Amino acid sequence: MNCQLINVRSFSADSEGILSVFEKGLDISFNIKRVYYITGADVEVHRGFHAHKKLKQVLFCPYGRIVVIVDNGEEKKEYLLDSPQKALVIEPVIWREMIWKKKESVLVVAVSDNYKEDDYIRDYNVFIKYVKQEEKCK
Ligand code: T46
Repeated sequence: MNCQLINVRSFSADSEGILSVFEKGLDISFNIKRVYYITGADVEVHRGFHAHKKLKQVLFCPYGRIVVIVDNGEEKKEYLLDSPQKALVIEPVIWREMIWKKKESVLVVAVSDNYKEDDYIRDYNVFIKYVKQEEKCK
């Protein structure tokens, strides 16, 4: 599975808080071109239901609890983002679903490219065909 949960490097000074950082070359392999975040989703809201053809992403939840289910067309895995020190790297061609588990949870996503709707695969059957096609080309 081309997904990896990383421990985000953090610096703390007692009650002054925790500074967390990830950086190209040290923690992730790609340049970040765009950042977006989702706030105000109700508990048990499900979002996602798509894959990206080329986009690389790091997902993290600085506040709250969000489950991310990833699927490479052959197996599924579930990750819990419940700490600012956890980040999930998702490589291309992974179907994902995010489920909000706590009120006011925030999902932040840092990604490798600008927004391109034609990079999305939003139909699961098309995704499975795309995975099979990619395997043939290997
Ligand atoms: C992803 C997961 C984790 C834009 O116009 N520009 C943007 O940069 C983005 C990210 C979205 N949009 C528009 C497209 C839709 O009309 O915002 C609307 C909601 O996007 P979407 O339904 O794709 O949202 P999610 O939560 O299902 O998916 C988002 C990202 O789109 C996606 O890249 O991997 O978060």
